[in-house]
Amino acid sequence: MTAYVTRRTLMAGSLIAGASACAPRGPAGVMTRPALPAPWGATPSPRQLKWHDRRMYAFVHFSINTYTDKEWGYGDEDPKLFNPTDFDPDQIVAAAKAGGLNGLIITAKHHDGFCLWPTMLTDHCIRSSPYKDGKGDIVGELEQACRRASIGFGVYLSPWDRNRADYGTPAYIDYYRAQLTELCTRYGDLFEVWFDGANGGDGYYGGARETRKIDAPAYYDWPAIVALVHQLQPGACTFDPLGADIRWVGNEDGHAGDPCWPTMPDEPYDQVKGNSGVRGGALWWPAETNVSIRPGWFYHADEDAQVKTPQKLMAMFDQSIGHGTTFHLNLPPDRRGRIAERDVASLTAFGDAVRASFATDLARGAVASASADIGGTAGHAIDGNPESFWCAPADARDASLTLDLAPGTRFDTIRLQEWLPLGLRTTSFAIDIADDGQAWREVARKDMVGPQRLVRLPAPVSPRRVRFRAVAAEAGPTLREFALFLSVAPVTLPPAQVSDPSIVARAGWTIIAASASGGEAMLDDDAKTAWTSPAPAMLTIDLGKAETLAGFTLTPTRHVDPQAAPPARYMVESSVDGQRWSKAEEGEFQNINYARATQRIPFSAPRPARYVRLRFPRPAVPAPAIAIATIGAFR
Ligand code: FUL
Repeated sequence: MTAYVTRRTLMAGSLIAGASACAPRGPAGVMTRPALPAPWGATPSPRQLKWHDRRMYAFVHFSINTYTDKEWGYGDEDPKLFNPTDFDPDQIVAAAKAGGLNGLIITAKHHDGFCLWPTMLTDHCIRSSPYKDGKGDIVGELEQACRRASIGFGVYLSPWDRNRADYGTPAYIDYYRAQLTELCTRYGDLFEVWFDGANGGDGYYGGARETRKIDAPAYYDWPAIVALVHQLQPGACTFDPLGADIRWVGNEDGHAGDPCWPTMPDEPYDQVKGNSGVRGGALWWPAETNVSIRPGWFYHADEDAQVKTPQKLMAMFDQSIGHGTTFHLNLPPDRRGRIAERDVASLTAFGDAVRASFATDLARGAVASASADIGGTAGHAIDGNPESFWCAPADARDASLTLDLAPGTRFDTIRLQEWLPLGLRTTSFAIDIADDGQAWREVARKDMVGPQRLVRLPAPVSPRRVRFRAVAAEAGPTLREFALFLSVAPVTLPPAQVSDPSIVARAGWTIIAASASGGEAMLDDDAKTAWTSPAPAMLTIDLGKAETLAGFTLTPTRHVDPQAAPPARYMVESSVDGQRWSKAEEGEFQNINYARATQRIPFSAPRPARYVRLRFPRPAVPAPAIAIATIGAFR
């Protein structure tokens, strides 16, 4: 039969649903079609609904940091450093598409304030760079490439600006809003506008070189900024303060809670709740899972061997999209302005596996029957039509939907979607299977269906029937999709090689003094083994032979541990003879607690050294100890 309850009839229905949830009515009260039940709880806005369906898209961190080998620029960088030799927006977009990504968000301005578009609002922008003799526009060129490839386009605009003298004053807010206005009016339709939560700290600030602290909600007036975006770009979702359309998932490691409810209480963001969401929260404020394909957000040659494998990307796909969030995967272009070969290989293998796994919905052609439904909608969960859905009556809170499968149907993955305009009705559900004449056997039980839920079975099954069963629900369930797949694993890539000759090999290094034992854990390549020390932490390394060092690297533990956090600051000294020491560098690690990426700290000038002494006065966030996974050095 044809779709009876479609999105259009639903929309019409839901307008009247609040007044009378169940009474069938039509024009002038004629009983023509079944009324839909009232939505339960918070529901998404039209722009959020569209955004949920984008599922996965690329982040592109590209800026002056790509050329200074940093994660956070101080704001005093010379724009002439930005000089991509072979910027290829189509190659970047092709890499995203190879990974199955359906959109791209570019860092139009990161915390250092350098703008990738030719704005007249500041000279600290691409007009002052050698790229195309100052005539280039990275934002516009990438936007055009996205349009050519029919994928969405969005922008990241850091609220924190370490370049601006007026940062912290009302004048800067006018500047920021003017920047936003340019980005929202020059580059066609945007699907997302990204505001970064990192705010305030030390910076160049027009030469002041000082620390500035701001009270972000009061200073930025987020509701007014979000309203500006919505006025200029009605279809764009904003990320991520309270009042924005999308929230942060609470980590930069690529995993959402299981489940990750799209609803939250109407109160300031909390990282733990952000990761799980809150069942029944008043706000539809869904999470986006952001993670980089490499340890850092920007490209660093010494991370060439640490590109996430296709298997790791698939695990993150399951832990983001499969738990109800979108998957926002960062692909940092290298100094040429291209996505490096290893990243492309990993994306391609991951994208191929996703495409192969989800190419054929094995539920199509099954016979669907529901324990209860409104107007014969059972088949709508398997018709492949995103506008139709199965809808159980409001009081059928234990309703189930059974599929009689074609003989020989073999699957190991179940994909479910709820009809979001009617809210998150199902609290938990089970998947049961049965053969002819056999009783039902439960093979999975999960909380939340939501925007998208993936259920992976430990091994393929080929039952005659499979059933979705609401175990606990606030109102009779809906299913926009009940699909079955047989997964295809990504191919395994050969081990990656580090190509960077500036990295000093650690063979022959020894720790000759330290504030705690076990320091050897920092001298291997394994980011899972770590050294922990009470604060202040100190260690002295003997490199075994004299080197000319240009700087050191520190990799924090990836694992978040309340007992030990990465260090906040460093003080490094070096010595040729182990007797006389001189200071090499002192400063703050940037975004270390959240990004957990390798930090590269260049010395002001290369220096001969056989011994290096490092001091870390305190952890980056309150914790009993400091933890460090790896220490390295570069020439
Ligand atoms: C963080 C920033 O500080 C990082 O540099 C990166 O842009 C990430 C996506 O967000 O808060």
